[in-house]
Amino acid sequence: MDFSVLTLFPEFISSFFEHGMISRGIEKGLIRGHCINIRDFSTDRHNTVDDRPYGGGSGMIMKPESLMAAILQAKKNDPGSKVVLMSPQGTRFNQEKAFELSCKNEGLIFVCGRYEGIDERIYTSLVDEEISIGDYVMTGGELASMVIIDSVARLIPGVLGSCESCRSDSFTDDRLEYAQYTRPEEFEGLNVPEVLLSGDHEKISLWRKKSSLQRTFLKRPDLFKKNKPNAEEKAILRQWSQELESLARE
Ligand code: 4G3
Repeated sequence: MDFSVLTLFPEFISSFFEHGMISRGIEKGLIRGHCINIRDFSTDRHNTVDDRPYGGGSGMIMKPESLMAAILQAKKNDPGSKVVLMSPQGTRFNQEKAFELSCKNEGLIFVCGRYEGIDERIYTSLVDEEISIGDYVMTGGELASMVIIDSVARLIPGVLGSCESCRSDSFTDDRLEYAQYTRPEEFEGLNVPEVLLSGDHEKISLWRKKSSLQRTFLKRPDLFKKNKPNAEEKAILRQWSQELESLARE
């Protein structure tokens, strides 16, 4: 999958492509990362990329000409790619959207605005989708595009070690991930739950389902509204409720 980022700060993005699992995925040939400097497409001798807003007001607006030229270049490089504009006004990004972007696209072209925004006429014909990573404003779309690339790239088969680890991810099926432990067996007076040392895979699987439900109930009860507990989950919740009741009676 191809990820292209149109930005005024290409080094900010290229350093991201050069680290961790993303760089490993690039080495394996599973993903490609490209940075396009929007300033390279300005045509005046001062390399201007922004201008004052018509109608007055504070701040600067990204000029449409260089932005359009950069988008057209990126589309020419990757004809199958979808153009995504990062903006606080976009539809909200989540894990479901990450899955969708990772399996439905040959590539993604991210347009990162700076200043107070971009000229409205860019949205009309050149942008396929406007996405926001949350209800807050940043000085540019770069961090938002990296958030999306990171969460989409790790879902591409082979980018992470195994696919097992993303199937149990938090938010997949609207549940949080179960509690995890590694060595040592005792740490600061706290022990690893006995069942995880037992080697009984059926019991371990059940314990993990319970842990996942408990954490979801305590930290993100809203997730049950979207995806109601199924019969097996209800049985586990009832069992937990009985455990709590007998503890309260002691
Ligand atoms: C305004 C994205 C600001 C318009 C971008 C770009 C937050 C997000 C910007 C525009 C951003 C977000 C740049 N801030 N919540 N700032 O995803 O097109």
